[in-house]
Amino acid sequence: MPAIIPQPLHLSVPADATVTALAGTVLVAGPSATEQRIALQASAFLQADAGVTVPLTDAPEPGVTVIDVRLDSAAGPEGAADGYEVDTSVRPMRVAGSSAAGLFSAVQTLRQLIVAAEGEAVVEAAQVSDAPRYSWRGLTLDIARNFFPLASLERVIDVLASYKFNVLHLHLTDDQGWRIESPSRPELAKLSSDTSNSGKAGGYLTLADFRQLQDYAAERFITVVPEIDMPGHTNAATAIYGDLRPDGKATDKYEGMEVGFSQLTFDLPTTEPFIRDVLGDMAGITDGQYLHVGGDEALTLGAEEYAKFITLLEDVVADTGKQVIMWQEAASAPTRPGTLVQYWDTRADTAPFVAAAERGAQFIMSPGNHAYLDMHYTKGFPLGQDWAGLIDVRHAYEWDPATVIDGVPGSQVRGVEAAIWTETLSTDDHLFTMLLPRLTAIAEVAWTAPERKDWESYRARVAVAAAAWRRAGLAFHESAQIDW
Ligand code: TNX
Repeated sequence: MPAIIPQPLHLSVPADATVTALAGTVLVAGPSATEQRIALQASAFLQADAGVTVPLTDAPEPGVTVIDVRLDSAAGPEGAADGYEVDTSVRPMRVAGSSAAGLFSAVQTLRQLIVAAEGEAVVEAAQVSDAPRYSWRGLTLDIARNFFPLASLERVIDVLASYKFNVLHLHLTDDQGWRIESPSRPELAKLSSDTSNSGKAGGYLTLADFRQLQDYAAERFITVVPEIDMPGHTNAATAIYGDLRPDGKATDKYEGMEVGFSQLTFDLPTTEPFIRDVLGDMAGITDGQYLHVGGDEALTLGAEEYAKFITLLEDVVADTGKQVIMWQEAASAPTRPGTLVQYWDTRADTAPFVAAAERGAQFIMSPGNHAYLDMHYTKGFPLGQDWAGLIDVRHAYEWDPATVIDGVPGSQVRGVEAAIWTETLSTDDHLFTMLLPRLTAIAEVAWTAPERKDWESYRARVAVAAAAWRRAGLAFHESAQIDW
């Protein structure tokens, strides 16, 4: 069986199947701008992956093998959103999506059907009909503890796209630095981005960087969700603006790895204008529908002041026209029905989540003990932390988002995000060592129907996937659980 990650809903190989040399094939696409654009992307992917030029043409020479790229509302399992089909056993080969996102997914599957055979790139014969289990398949990436520039983020997006993720949630601000230019508060990026957790170089995304990143992501059907963390995790702001502090004095900059000590103060007259400024700035540059406003680990705040903040944050985000996302702690406040809650800390009492679900909240599942990819793989692993436990590949793979929180119905689970926090990670090699292979396990958790998931099958497929990482020069951890 071809090694496709995430495992498709339906995959079969005809009995008389043979492989086809990729060299000499051509792409033909439907007439719409979307079909033409995705076919050109396919051509670029095949060139980069296999070093083979597969041109897009209107008039294929007679006799050449055609790969037909097409929008087709009937593609994929009946009634499924963003479904797609790939059939490389027929002529022309069929690459079809019921939507643009579905068609892009079809292209990712096609890429994984191309393997090297005796030094030549060939297309394996397979029939695939597929659609995602969840519409939200993301990665939370912390660029506040250590900064990662645009080039690194684009490499992450490339990997996300190939495993059919569609959300990149950027944790842009924290105690250790402010990583996004905020036009109404220029001091934040200018004066509070030179620090980092490990004392490595800081940095921030300019507006132009952020726009370029969003465009790069959007071309790959990935939505960027920016997070400005409040009312805790705010030392990068209070280190610049003393007037956000009751004593009027700016805090010291922070380069350590403690959490939960910083806060905004609800009753100061400067607080709401600050929140409106920075969230207004973010809403202004964000193409996607969502703003994440943190809400986690505000450990120095009393419940009452915390709840006032949550209500204010919901109001301010609503005023910008965006939809609000918050970490799970927000569920202890009276959140509104439309609020998206991101679950992370499995040690917490579940009653507030059940209550929030009853009020209509939806959940994004990032349980720390399965989805926190900054956790060690094994005891004593040189990178990362272990407060949520050890997460070797199998542990990242074997869980079901629908049953993570007792009492929250599976129907209120919008999807899944892996998360990677960068206190101990300061280079691309660090980042990818922690992401790969585990990110592909989370991809399958988010995409694949539970009855199609199987550790032994995944374990064999992930070994095949490593060829692409080696080719792209991506670091990965050779976990002892996989026969590489
Ligand atoms: C918990 S996840 C945090 C982060 C840390 C992370 C380290 C969350 C909402 N809070 O601030 O970076 O653990 O694993």
